[in-house]
Amino acid sequence: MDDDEIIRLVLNRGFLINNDALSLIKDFKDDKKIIQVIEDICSKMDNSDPVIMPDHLKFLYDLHNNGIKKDKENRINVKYSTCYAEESYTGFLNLFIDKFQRLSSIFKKRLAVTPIKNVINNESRPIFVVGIVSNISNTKNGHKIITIEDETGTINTLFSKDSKAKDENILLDEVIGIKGFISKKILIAEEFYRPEIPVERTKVKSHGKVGLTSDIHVGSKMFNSKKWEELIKFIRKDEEVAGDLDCIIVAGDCVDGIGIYPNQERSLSITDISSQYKEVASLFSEIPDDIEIIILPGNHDAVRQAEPQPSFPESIQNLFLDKTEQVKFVGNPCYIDINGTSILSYHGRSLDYLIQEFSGSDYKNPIPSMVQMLKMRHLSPTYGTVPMTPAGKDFLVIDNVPDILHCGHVHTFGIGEYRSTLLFNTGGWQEQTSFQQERNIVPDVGKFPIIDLETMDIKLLDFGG
Ligand code: D5M
Ligand code: FE
Ligand code: ZN
Repeated sequence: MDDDEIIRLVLNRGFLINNDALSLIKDFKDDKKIIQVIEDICSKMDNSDPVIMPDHLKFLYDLHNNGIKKDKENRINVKYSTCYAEESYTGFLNLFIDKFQRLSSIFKKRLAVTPIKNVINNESRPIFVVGIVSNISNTKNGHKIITIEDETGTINTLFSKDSKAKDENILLDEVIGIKGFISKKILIAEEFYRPEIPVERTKVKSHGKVGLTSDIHVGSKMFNSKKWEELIKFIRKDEEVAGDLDCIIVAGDCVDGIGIYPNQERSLSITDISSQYKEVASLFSEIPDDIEIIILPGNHDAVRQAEPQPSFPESIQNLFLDKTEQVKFVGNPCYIDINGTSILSYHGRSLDYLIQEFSGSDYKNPIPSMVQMLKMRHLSPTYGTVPMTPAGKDFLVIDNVPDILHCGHVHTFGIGEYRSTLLFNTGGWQEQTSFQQERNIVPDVGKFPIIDLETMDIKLLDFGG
């Protein structure tokens, strides 16, 4: 199919297509497939965003082509919608616009929102605005001034020291809703809202058993291979608990990496990166073949640090050659759908920041910060706290509310529940490092939760003792 014909098909559906996206579509070669891909993309496009970009295509391509896998006995059906955001030259502005549009639409479904440019002269009470937080300051009298922005303008809002809303820790770059009124040309905030997740959802009918883990840190002297081997032995032997395990998700930091922090080589037992991954491949070869393994990268893995992170490069994936059917490499973050249950897995680097900001959360208990991610509908809301890729779409927005939110990174274990979502931080397999000792972080090593997706029952294996 030639360029003109593809452009015509896209135009007929009311969209335009960028040149790079056009070349990617042409790569499918087969005309029938091209028509199907165009159909798929157009049906998922947002009408306010008429140009098909490479990101749209890659997002769906992954979902439709690599994604659907059925194992031998047809027992599990796993789909991935991982991010393939490449650095684009649209810059950070588009990232902010995309985030604002998607998160503000959550509020707009529930509230009559006034555009910020119309607020100052608006006498109605109450008045609702939605904006992205662009500045936070404190007045000398103990009030808080939160500046918010939408596509029409910017406004300072006053959170009086006596208001309920004052106590909430609002973060920079969050998208929030404010209920208030105008007094002397200032918006006085009475209430503030996060986008939130619904209180209840219809539970999908699902089945299968998934084991969650992260932060194995192979190659570190502190990787506890004994505890890992005990886990694998258990999975191979125990029929009742782990015998019908279908899938294991590893939420990043498979290896300790090299050059991640100064003088790291002193802490490594394996000092080159491909040998570290070869060792991971060898450890994973002990996992029974009918258990699918899904691997996301973390900040110690051999991919770019900026989030969203792509899946491992081919050079690393090829080290798992004898496991190509069994191991799936995805990006960070990634939505994983197992028989209808949706699991949002994210390494969790933003937790270093969120833990400092939210009371009730510390390195011993990362769950309250993970709850805030759901309330904010964003995995890493504040620009600059985690390196970010200037992609045209913000892949860290939580568009779809997952049944399970799974993070790692902090190396402490936690289980929680917020509304109808289960939360896990899966700890790790690395004993306390000197870095953690200095910061008084005591890692949880050797815990492995298995979730029965039919009942949502959790079995917690513990090799920590
Ligand atoms: O993270 C290992 C541990 O170190 C985990 O508990 C988080 C903590 N950590 C990592 N980076 C930081 C920063 N920048 N500040 C404070 N604490 C941090 P890992 O990703 O495995 O190195
Ligand atoms: Fe880690
Ligand atoms: Zn990490």
